[in-house]
Amino acid sequence: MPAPDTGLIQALVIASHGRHFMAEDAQGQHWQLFGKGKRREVAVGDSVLLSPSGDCQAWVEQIEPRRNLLYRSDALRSKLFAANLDAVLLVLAVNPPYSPELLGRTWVACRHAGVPLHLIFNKADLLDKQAHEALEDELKEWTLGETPIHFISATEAPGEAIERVRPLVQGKRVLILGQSGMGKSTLINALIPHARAATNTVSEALNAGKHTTTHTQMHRSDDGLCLIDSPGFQAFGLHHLSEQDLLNEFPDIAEPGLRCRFANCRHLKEPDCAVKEGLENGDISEARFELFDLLRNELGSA
Ligand SMILES: Nc1nc2c(ncn2[C@@H]2O[C@H](COP(=O)(O)OP(=O)(O)OP(=O)(O)O)[C@@H](O)[C@H]2O)c(=O)[nH]1
Ligand SMILES: [Mg+2]
Ligand SMILES: [Zn+2]
Repeated sequence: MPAPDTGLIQALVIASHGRHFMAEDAQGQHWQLFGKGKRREVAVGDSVLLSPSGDCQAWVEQIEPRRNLLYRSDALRSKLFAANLDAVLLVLAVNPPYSPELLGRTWVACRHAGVPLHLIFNKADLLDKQAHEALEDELKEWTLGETPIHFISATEAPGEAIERVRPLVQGKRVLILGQSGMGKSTLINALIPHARAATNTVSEALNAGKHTTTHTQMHRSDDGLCLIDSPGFQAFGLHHLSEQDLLNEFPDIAEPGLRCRFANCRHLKEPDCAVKEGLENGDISEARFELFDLLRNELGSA
């Protein structure tokens, strides 16, 4: 549909294959997108204004202002996950084992982007009660008890998993994020059967060094689900956060940090350091402090 005044077509970006993007307009027509400069930096979930340039191809003339944008970045480049999200589901599992550090990084990124996060611990069928409890404690520690945690089994108890997850995603635009093999696409297929997102056995996929899902794709259902499948990630750089941003996302370190003797205390070897004290008496998580220190050093090396 032409947007008023401009003659341009408004469309929603629904898929990203690296540098190639697909958008859908209000009539359901799909457009392959081309962009110049900044207008090439589109993300799934973006609302864009297009000028058609030929058979189902169009130039991106404008990316409309975003409510939020989730992305990762190293010293050289950024990788956009998705924009205009209502929530992120981070899918974790024990086989293959999830990385607590990547969980910590994802948590920081979502908090910084202002996108509500849920942890979905999938493959709960592989856990005994003891393992379940230990994991729950570990996840609470990493997320300061702020983040809802749901244990599900997308294959062993699909009905139950669907019932548990559906209320979290109904009527929202939700990015499904996680390392390869955690069961992201399996979960999406359980919720939206016609999505038919490719899934693969972990051994086959990981032994071949491949991720099963290789692009970011929005899947929608008639009953109000909008789930974005994404390729598994192995790194989550946060170079776009300043040191102050980091402090904002580590309130468990920033708050006691105000009581250190030195205002610029790095909480490493300084005397009268309230953070060190908190680490010693167990008030502050060592794992979180290690991640904080790692992220701070990464910024320094940028
Ligand atoms: N035991 C068990 N296996 C599961 C469960 N959910 C998914 N799987 C299996 O885990 C494997 C990987 O699932 P996928 O859905 O392809 O994983 P993914 O997160 O989409 O992986 P990438 O696309 O590579 O990022 C498949 O063999 C699934 O059958 C579960 O609840 N329990
Ligand atoms: Mg997948
Ligand atoms: Zn200190």
